Order: sequence, then structure tokens, then C-alpha cells
Amino acid sequence: MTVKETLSEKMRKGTLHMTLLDPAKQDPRAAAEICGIACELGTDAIMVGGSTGVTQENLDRTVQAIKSKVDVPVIYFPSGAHAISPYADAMYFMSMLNSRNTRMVMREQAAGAPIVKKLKLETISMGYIIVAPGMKVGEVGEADVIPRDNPKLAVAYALAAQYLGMDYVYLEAGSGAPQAVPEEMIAAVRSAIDIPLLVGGGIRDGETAARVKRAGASVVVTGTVVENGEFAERLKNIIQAVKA
Ligand code: 1GP
Repeated sequence: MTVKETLSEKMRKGTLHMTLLDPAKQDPRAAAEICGIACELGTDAIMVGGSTGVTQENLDRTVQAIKSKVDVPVIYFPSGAHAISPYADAMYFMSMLNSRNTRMVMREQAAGAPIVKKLKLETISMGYIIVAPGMKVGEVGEADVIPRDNPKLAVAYALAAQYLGMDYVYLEAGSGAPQAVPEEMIAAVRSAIDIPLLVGGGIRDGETAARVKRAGASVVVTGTVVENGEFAERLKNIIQAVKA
């Protein structure tokens, strides 16, 4: 079964949680430890990626270390074609739909596609939509961020992703965002599209995770929360809220 099929089957039963690890932020062994705990707490997949600082070397070593520790899918979440790991179970083949820079929309993808083909990596296509404030990823991606009070614009981009044949849509407030994507926006996108909806950025507690889930996310993504030493209790609350 492909990663996409595995995730689709799980999504039929309920909302999923994915844990994002940035390979530039800790050594591979620490990343694997964190993922081991996240899996014990019930996370459904590991995403590996970051906006800056990802190299072929830290990516490969991190993915390999995580793979040796956990059984859930490990999915590469790329920031460009400069690093692509053959060790990941799949990668999001994604386009930042609301970037002003065509490099983020399609040129990096064209650069990476032949490498992906050669590596025979499973791809899951994704329309990546940056919502204000967008944080680092919005800045380096030169995103025309979706204003938080404009759910209609988010819907328009999400529908465009669906009509382009993309597998998933990701509403991203940016890692470390002070607030998550507004519920009204999540709900509007959810009711407009038929494909899975990932939501991430600024989700740090169970209450926020519950609101994001109730608004209609198919997958709740958290990253920063595992970067602080004592994260197990917090992550447990988040995953419980997602699975409730
Ligand atoms: C980043 O949405 C994710 O792509 C995770 O964001 O680090 O704020 O959890 P946080």
C-alpha cells in the first residue's frame, strides 16, 4: 500500500495528527527520540522539513534515524530541489500557490522532478497556501499571505489546487505563528473542497488543536511543540484532542 493509500484509509476513520521535525534544529538521534515519543502518543506520520538550513546531509541522516525508530510513514516536506531524500517513504510534491516567486510555484518543482523520478519516490501533491502571518516560510517563500479575515481568498486558492488535480491542500499560518489559521477560514475551505485539508502553524495546545479539528482539518500538523525539552504532556493533549 502506498503512503497516500494508508493515510486515506486512516482519514476515513477520523482526523489525523502529524509531527513535523526540522532536520536543522536537532541532531538525528534527538529527532528519532522525539519521533519515538510522538508515535507512542499516537501521531500518525512524521513530516521532515524546514524553511532554511535543510541540507542533503542533515535530511538523509535525520530521515534514516527516524526510520530506524518508528513504523509510521516518514514524509519529506521540502523547501526546494536542493535536497531530496531517497530514504523517506514519500514526499509532498508541493507548490506554494500564493507565492509571488515562480520559483516557489513551479521552477523548484521542475528542477526536482527528474531527481524524484530517478529515486522512484512516492509523491503526494499538495497545494501549499500561506495564511497571515506566514512567519519564516511566508518570508522566504515570498508569499502574498492570505489575510486572516479573507476566507474567500483561501477558498479560491484551495479550489484551484483541487481543480489542478492536487491530492491535498495545506493551510499554513507559519511555524511558531502566534495564532493558528482562523477557524472560519478552515471551515470555509473544508466545505468548498473534497480533498484532504492539512492545517498547521501556531497549534501549541489541546484546546487549539480541538478547535482546528472541529473546524474541519483532516490533518492537524504540529512542529514547534516538540522542540522544547518537556513536550510529552503537551503533545499528548494535542493528539488526544485530535483523536477525540
Ligand atoms: C509548519 O505548520 C507547521 O509547517 C508547524 O507549525 O511549528 O507552529 O507547530 P508550528
